[in-house]
Amino acid sequence: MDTGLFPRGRARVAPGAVHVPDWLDGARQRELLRACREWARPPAGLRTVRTPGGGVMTARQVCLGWHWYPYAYARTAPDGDGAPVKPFPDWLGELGRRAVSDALGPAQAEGAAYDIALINFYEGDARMGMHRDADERSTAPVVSLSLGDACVFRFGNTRTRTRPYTDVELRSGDLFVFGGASRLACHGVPRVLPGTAPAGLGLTGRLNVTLRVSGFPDAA
Ligand SMILES: O=C(O)CCC(=O)C(=O)O
Repeated sequence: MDTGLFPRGRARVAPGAVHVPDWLDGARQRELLRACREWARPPAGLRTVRTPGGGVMTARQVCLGWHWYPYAYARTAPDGDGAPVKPFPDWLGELGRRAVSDALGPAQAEGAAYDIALINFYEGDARMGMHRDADERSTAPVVSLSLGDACVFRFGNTRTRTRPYTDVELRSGDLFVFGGASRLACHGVPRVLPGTAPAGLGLTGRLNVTLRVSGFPDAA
């Protein structure tokens, strides 16, 4: 429920990038959270991601469909326990297409066969640096769903990791979609706002589910 002075309306943040507040109602948030808890279990469960340069991502991650590791995809978790990645469920693909259709219009959702989910879990002072989602071979829009604590989501430009960018507060249940001219825009999460999750959700911290189309030749 929005208790602010002004209601939060949907906003076009950049060409092809749209924020839709409160897209998931409380029941759907709880359902998605339940699924995330299952996906986070081993095998191929929640893990810490290390970059080739020796960095450690503070948000922990679990993948569905294809396992992302810096900077490629695999069908197993080579940087985790080596187990096969969990399957990407049909209902999640349907949710992704509905999200794109609501945010950008039905034509953008046509034929978008979502087959990758990256689920990021932020607790403590976890954050995510500015980056591009550039390891896929498809131009289909990226779908982002937020659960739990609110965060500052920084949405930038396709040229640099720095300004110009727009900071958007993403709260539990919010949808953010970026495609078209913004598909390869840099984005990140400079800050999570602790203690802001809806009381009834039962989550400490923040979860983000991002859905992508791989465009890989052997995608089923
Ligand atoms: O947590 C978020 O809202 C952003 C996640 C993200 O940028 C990513 O998975 O590439």
